[in-house]
Amino acid sequence: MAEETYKLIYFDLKARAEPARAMFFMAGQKFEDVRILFQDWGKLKTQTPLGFLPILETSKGALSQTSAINYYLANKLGFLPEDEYEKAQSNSISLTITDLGNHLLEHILLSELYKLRPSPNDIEEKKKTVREKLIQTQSFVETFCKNGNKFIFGDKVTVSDIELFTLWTFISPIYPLAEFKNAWLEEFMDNMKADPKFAEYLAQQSPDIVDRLLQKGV
Ligand SMILES: N[C@@H](CCC(=O)N[C@@H](CS)C(=O)NCC(=O)O)C(=O)O
Repeated sequence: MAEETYKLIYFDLKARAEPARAMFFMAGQKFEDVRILFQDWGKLKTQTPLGFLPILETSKGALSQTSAINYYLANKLGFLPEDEYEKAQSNSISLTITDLGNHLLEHILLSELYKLRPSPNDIEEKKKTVREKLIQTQSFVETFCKNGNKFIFGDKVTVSDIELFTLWTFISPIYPLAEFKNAWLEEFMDNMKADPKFAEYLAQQSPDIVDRLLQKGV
């Protein structure tokens, strides 16, 4: 049977597509990394099933929704926990991380970090809500990680670890804004950076639009 082929379509952003890219790299699986330019998006948007990206095109068909894409790849490439109940927990973590990302984008990232919107009048209130959400999500994920384990479901990196690491890296510039720090999370992030394959993946990452925007201090 012919080997399945993969084309990941997104923007020149780590954001929602980076866990998929990390899994491809770590599994040594070839894929096409298509990065749509914002100026071309207007005409392409109408050709997508839901009007947003990422989309994963496979030889079986196209998949939309980040969590579904990540689950499919995790299953194919060996980044799911073994146990059925843990697989469901992994999905629960994935959706929670997506919710957090959306919440942060809407309430703080767009106005306070990327300056793409004016800062709202109730920004202090928003920062408080964001901080509570960060603490809630982190505590929720931490409950899955049993004492002494390096990663969420044991000593092997799974898709949940990659999703958590990726989101936290993406939002880390807001730590001073949200005054958030957590010992478990810091240790988890260090464990991820110390994993040889994940470290190899981090070393070959190149800056995206957000990295360039933040370096310029825009
Ligand atoms: N629920 C979707 C949301 C995807 C989404 O909002 N994608 C953004 C980029 S991060 C997008 O395509 N924005 C362009 C647009 O909405 O026109 C998912 O989780 O994949």
